[in-house]
Amino acid sequence: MACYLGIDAGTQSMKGVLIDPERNLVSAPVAVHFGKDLPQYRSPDGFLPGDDPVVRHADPVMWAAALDMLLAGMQAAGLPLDEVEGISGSGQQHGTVYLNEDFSGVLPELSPHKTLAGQLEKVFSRKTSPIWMDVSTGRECRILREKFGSDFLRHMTGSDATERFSMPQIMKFAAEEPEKYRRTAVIHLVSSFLCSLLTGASAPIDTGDGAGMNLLDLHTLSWSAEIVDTVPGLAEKLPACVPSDTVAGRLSGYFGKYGLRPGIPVTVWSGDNPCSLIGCGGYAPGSAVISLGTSDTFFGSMRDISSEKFAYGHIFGNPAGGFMKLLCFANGSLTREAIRAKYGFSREDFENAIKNSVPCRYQMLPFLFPESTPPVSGGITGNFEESKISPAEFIRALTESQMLTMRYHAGYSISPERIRMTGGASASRQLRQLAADTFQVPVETGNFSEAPALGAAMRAANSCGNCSFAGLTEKFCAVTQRIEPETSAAAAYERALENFGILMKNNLR
Ligand code: XUL
Repeated sequence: MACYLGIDAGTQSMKGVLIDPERNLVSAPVAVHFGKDLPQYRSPDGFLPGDDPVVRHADPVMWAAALDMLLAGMQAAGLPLDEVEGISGSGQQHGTVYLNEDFSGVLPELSPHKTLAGQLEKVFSRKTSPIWMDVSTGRECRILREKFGSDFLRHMTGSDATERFSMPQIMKFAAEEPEKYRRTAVIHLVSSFLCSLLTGASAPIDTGDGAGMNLLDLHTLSWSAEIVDTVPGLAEKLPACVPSDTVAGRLSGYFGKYGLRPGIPVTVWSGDNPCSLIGCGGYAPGSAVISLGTSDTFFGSMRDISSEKFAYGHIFGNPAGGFMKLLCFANGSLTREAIRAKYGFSREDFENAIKNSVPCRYQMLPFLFPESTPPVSGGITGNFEESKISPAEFIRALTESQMLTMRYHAGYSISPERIRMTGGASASRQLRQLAADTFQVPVETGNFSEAPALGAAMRAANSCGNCSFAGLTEKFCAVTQRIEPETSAAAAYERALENFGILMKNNLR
């Protein structure tokens, strides 16, 4: 039987799932938690603790150790690794791994009698990797904006200069540690680094994750020469950028010890958001995903980028072809929970407050804390006086406006026909109904918690096993609940959206 392996290298853990498209089977995930299972790397939350809150680095050797531990764990769990016909993976986006010239020599010679971590110790030109939580590159972002302008950067790379993105991180490293930068032969993303370990050779970066670097020309899908040239020598240090269904290479003999068959194809890895898009069943334009967590995320496959206004948010490659847009809203559950605590409401009170208040009466800019979409410092502004409305009405206005800001910023490039909802707060029936009513489309939930690993396995099945994304989505991304929009409220939500737009224009100049 043909199985496909998907590996998700997340911030706090590495997980693996196997799928068998013919028999319609998906394995329970096996996980390695960096903090608990690899305490020797002293990274309780997946990164090295430090005093400076804007600096967040992780030890790349830990990721290699986790790969060994994960595959050993999957073998010990009795999963049929010998039936795997293709592998791919998903990596936390934006993080960079800096390797010296020994890397390409060590990889093909990996001995199965030793560990990956032990054999890779000397291949790093920089001991630690800045990850997506690192926002220490304000200076480099300013340099990029001064040189190119935000509009150019957005249009060319899909994002304004962004602190956590790879290019500002590389610029900072080159400026602060020029000697180590000089000794760097190749700069990988977390995704392409781990893919390289599997193939035993330096692997390409896929366009899905590559678009999260502030370096990829979205119009030619190759590195932007103008931007690359900002850092001398960078062009020679970047792996090639290739479509997401490219087979990067064949599985290295090293991994035979886990029961995998050396020589099976390994598809280029991608970023966790592009893989989640696939794993949530959102590969085709028409589906969008809302993840309600500490911050809320809205992402979806785009119809095309030619009409895109390139305002806020980020454009990444869609592994199924074309592009996806991702918007992060910092004021997600962070704000919902702060307001719930302020009024001393239980979760049930909170649900009832939304349910029993009149829809679309009040709108606000729901940014209690500093927001990234749009980038503003915190502060709630509404078209009402807070003292004149009840706590329940305030909660309705807040949660409704959180949905309105998603619809407003999603713009026309993503006009979903259905929304898949995931994340902790998607357990709220009322929040799901609010999303359905605001977008006037059905909201679907299912078991999408392992979406990045599942999406990676589906990508392997697509690229190595010729399975269509349509068929894979039907099999592996089943919907368990669907909420229909209240169509009689459509006009009221259109007016609410207009009012929200007026608030935005009047208050955010
Ligand atoms: C997206 C982002 C995060 C990381 C880690 O731009 O920074 O979602 O991919 O999950």
